[in-house]
Amino acid sequence: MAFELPELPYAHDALEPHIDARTMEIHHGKHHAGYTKKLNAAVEGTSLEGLSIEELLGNVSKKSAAVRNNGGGFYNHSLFWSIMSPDGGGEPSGRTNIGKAIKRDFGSFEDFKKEFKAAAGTRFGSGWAWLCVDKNDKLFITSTPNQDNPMMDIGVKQGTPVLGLDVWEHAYYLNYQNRRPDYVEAFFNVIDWAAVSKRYNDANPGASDL
Ligand code: MN3
Repeated sequence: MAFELPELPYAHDALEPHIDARTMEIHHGKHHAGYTKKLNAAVEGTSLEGLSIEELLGNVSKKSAAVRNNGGGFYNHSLFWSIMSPDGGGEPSGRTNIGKAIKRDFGSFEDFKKEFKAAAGTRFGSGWAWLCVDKNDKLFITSTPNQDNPMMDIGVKQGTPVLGLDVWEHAYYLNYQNRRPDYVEAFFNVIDWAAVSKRYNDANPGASDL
């Protein structure tokens, strides 16, 4: 079964004014579609065909650059669309596990936001900022270059991403030009904390409620 470009869960203009419709059209319809097509081309007819994206990325260091770049691009964008919503923004409820875990591991939502914005702002060139959960159920923030992510065995601290922000220029340049910090701030108005909370809970099915 080939990888399929997921449908956007909202209209192209649904995240305006924070993320503009034209950027969403090109980002999803061209960039994400391109990674999906090239990922399929990279695994077709090889022993990798039929593996899940998680299986591919978990030991991607042993695979081709095409699998690493396009597999990462496929996974990262699929996650990105899913953790944004026109009804998003604000803070996670303090009653949710993710709300409690952010307070536990960063001190406060504001401290978390400050660290995440710094990771997104200081990632040189193209890449991603991440909120992840490690195997000990602890949250951490990191960033990766290109289409890498913390699921990959590439020497970065490994964990399961629960929130990711694309800081490639193609993600914001039409609307924000070189003002990446403004784009990062705007992203906080569309984060779907219910979706992030679900990802967090799914990443640690054995963890009891906090
Ligand atoms: Mn992108």
